[in-house]
Amino acid sequence: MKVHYRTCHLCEAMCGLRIETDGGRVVKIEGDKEDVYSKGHICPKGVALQDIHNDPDRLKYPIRRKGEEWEVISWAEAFDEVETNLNAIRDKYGPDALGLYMGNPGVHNTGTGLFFFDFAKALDTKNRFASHSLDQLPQMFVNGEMFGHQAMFPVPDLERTSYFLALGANPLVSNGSIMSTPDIQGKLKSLQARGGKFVVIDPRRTRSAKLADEHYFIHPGTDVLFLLAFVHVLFEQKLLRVDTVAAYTDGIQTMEELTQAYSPELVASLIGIEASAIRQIVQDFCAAEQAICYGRLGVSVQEYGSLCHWLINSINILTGNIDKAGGVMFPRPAMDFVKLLKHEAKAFRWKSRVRGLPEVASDLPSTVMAEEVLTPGEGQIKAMITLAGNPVLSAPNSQQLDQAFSQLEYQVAIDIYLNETTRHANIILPPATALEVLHYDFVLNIVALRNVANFSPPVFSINSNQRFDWQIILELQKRLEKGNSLFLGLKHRILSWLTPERRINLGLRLGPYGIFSKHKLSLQKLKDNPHGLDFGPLQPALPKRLFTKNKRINLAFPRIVEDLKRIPDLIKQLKSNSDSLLLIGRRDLRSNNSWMHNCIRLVKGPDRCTLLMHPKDAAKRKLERNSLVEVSSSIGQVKIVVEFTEDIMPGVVSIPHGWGHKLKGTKIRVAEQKAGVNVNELTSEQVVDAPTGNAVLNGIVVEVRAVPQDQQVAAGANAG
Ligand SMILES: Nc1nc2c(c(=O)[nH]1)N[C@H]1C(S)=C(S)[C@@H](COP(=O)(O)OP(=O)(O)OC[C@H]3O[C@@H](n4cnc5c(=O)[nH]c(N)nc54)[C@H](O)[C@@H]3O)O[C@H]1N2
Ligand SMILES: Nc1nc2c(c(=O)[nH]1)N[C@H]1C(S)=C(S)[C@@H](COP(=O)(O)OP(=O)(O)OC[C@H]3O[C@@H](n4cnc5c(=O)[nH]c(N)nc54)[C@H](O)[C@@H]3O)O[C@H]1N2
Ligand code: SF4
Ligand SMILES: [Mo]
Repeated sequence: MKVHYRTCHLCEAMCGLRIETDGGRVVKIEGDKEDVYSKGHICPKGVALQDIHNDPDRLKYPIRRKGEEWEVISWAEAFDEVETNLNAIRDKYGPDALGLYMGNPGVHNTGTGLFFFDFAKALDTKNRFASHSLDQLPQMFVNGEMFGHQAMFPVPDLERTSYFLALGANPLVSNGSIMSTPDIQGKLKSLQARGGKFVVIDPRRTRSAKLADEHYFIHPGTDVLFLLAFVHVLFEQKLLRVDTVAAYTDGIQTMEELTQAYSPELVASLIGIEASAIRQIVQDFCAAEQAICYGRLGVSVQEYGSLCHWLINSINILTGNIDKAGGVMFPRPAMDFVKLLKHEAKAFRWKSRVRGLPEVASDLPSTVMAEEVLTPGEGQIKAMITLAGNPVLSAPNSQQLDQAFSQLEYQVAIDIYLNETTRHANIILPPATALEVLHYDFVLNIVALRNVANFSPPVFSINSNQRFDWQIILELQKRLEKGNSLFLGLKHRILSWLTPERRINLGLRLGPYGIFSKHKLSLQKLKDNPHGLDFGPLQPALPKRLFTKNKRINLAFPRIVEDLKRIPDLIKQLKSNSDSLLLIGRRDLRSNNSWMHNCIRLVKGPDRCTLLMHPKDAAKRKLERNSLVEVSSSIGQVKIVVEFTEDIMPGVVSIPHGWGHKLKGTKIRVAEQKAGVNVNELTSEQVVDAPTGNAVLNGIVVEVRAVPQDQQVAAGANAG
């Protein structure tokens, strides 16, 4: 028997795992109590890592489409074929004919992350997309404008705060997002035990809301008004604490003008929170010694995502809670990914061809991907590379994207499953994954609550016919990059020499705890410390850490001031609002976006893909508990079982995303048995956050009606 220590890569929490193996078999996975960061925390997904490793449906060798069938081919043949086809398409139509989409596990996978940026640049296409435009793009945009770098995420210093206000986040289930937080429940309970307050604003009484000291329902998509009123009260009641931040912050007075019109009394009935409650929240927030305003997916994937994140940052700045212990802070990661990406942190250099939506950090929003494939003309996408992504389930208007992918001349997928997206591919190149790969969380440490470092060697070795993700990416780069052959030959030799281990070692040695510090951190030092190393709590870093040219923060930057002009229309629209239901999403501890539904351990038990509805709304529509209902939007309709719950705001319904494993031609046999429905058949790619083009996945207007009795069983077979 052997014991391995390893950081779980599945979500952002970075839990340390203790894994017992016997030969090639996992005997046990549990939390590593000695892990410097997670101290033994684990969730059911961490245990399920072994299921991914053992999954008979997981792909290990390249496969090529042969009509309706797939055949296993050699890596050499696969690379040759991809090279020939993609180069032919580029030669014929130009570099923008090649599209690239990177999904969420790309960020959690060290090898992919380390080799992705060079590869993407080498493709020289404007048609790059990523899952972050279905997620935190508004936050990245706002960070870029305010702090000069899209990856400068202000991180809640949860362990030292006394007031935590969370909007549109369910950290007890997501385990914290853009805030890597193993055992968030324990951390929030400690906050409460030391007399602090945890307040949640969410249209659903989630697990987090149930733990909170206060929970307020809010009408989906109206957080911007709550936040404007918050800032309004700060000025009105003279609650500003800007003594320190004023030295490096501009636009403070402009904020007063911009928010003057939005009193709590104006917004209260529109958002569903009483004016007195809004005023009390602001008073409590400002009375707290340290306080944090935090917003996540619920305020990001809505029409006013950028405005929400701008106001959240502004609240932390105006109340003196930025860059302060117990407020929001900027980590100093051992391998400083933020600094390393300095040259990538640009935006608005080009626009999408069809709708003119902007590039941010070299990516166009995923909301334009389908139309860029479907609309003829110069620059049309003719071939796609998808890397660790399943946009056919995760992006809005899935039907349209599914159709777009089916029309491509060629598709390559670097993925471990034959799923809804990869089933369109001509060739799938599956990398080694999970327990077979080394891991160093150089991305998530930029949003960690402490400055820590932890390296995980692979638990199992791969066989000679498998490839690592970085090997696949590098090989594609070698074959697709255009330029002076002498120069490229040398460049590719250097890139090959710079293996993941060498890159990590270099990053650590040149980082803040490396050769120029007393810590002398190196890869070897991390290997000698399998539970990780802790470099302490987050430290104040401003204004030095700012990436803006003048080392100052501009609160009232022009793009956001412009966007604010949309608010009077929003108010008008809310005032004339109809009775329609608004659809929101939800997450489950035993699910991870679209791709872990093939683990029996996680999907067994009651169906998780159901519609949640308040009994009052159900009664109005004469719906029966647990019956099949039809949910329709302007885009499409799905049939799904309805569950009644008082935990959701009347007028709001919820369906989780990542389900709908019923499309022909996939091979995820467990997932297909518990297919569920795809909520993104109801969301529209046309409704976006204006400054960024980010997807709007919450607050979708829907209708729900009963499915006639005689269709209940027949349709039930298709539903979740
Ligand atoms: N309606 C609605 N839609 C949503 C959301 C929502 O809340 N509501 N959430 C959005 C969010 S936040 C996100 S991040 C996106 C996610 O969107 P995506 O990233 O497009 O989707 P995932 O489900 O994460 O798919 C991951 C893919 O990576 C593959 N994979 C897993 N591990 C590896 C690996 O090690 N290497 C490689 N190469 N591939 C691997 C899986 O097989 C799968 O195909 O979905 C978004 N979509
Ligand atoms: N178990 C599990 N963990 C995960 C994932 C997973 O799929 N499963 N996915 C990972 C990923 S990719 C991400 S991005 C993170 C996301 O992490 P979180 O943002 O913490 O997760 P969500 O559960 O999507 O929380 C969004 C909340 O916003 C609420 N909401 C919806 N609309 C509105 C609105 O208009 N206003 C307000 N105030 N709230 C609203 C929803 O009810 C929901 O509770 O989770 C990560 N962790
Ligand atoms: S909370 Fe996240 S990191 Fe921790 S075990 Fe679960 S999936 Fe892995
Ligand atoms: Mo995400």
